[in-house]
Amino acid sequence: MKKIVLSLAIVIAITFGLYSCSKDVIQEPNPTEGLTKLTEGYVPGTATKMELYSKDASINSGFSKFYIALYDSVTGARVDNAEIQLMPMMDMGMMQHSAPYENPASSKSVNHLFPCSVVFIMSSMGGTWTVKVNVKNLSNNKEGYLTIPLTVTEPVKSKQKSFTATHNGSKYFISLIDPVAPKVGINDMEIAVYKKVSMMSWPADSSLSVTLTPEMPTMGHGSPNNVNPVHIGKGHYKGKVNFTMTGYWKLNLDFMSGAAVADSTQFFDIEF
Ligand SMILES: [Cu+2]
Repeated sequence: MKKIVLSLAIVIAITFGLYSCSKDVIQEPNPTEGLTKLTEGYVPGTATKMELYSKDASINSGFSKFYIALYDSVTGARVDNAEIQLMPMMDMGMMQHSAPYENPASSKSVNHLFPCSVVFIMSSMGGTWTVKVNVKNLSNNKEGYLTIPLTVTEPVKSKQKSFTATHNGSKYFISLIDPVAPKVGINDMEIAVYKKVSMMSWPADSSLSVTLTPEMPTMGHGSPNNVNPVHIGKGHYKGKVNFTMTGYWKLNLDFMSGAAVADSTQFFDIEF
């Protein structure tokens, strides 16, 4: 009996020993866990394969975050050093226009992925969206690009607004980034602001100040303890919004340029 117990113990020890060993060697947390692969393709002339991921399976108009994974097309090894440049374009038949975007912040991957963003200022109802992704693979110094067609849908509650400013006549585009999952209580609030300079130039804008006034129109009340979004970089403004109860909320936003009113007509609808 003792012998059996002993040999059983040895078998268990070996099994677990081997298991943890092999686990150490081959298992690494999957960087794309929880993400959806939208498309993949070879970047011509770069010996590089590209995969495009996002958190959601469908792309809505507004601020869309993407994650790009690159692989050596011969060995399959991950490429973690690359310069990536985006160029979104919408073909509306009679004319073409670009949109705001954020290239990866570094040529070094973050957990094997290159995070980047495109602001789709309208849905594919009005035309055809593509994103040209230019890749310079720094492990072989080859450069090329891949043009990806994307279908952009309009969500029930829009997260993308625009206005023509009264103080300078320029057109501004506002994206609602947070709250993604609104809850009762204090929520992080984030918007991004872009200025349309031309059909091909949509830089981030940090010149405006923002006042946030949430209200429940059907109940005739607002909420206390909100924090106006302030600029934190790249046109992103962060603040806090307080939802004192569930239901339909209107997030009124007033934009000022110094002492001059830029716009006081915009709002985002949130219902939860
Ligand atoms: Cu368009």
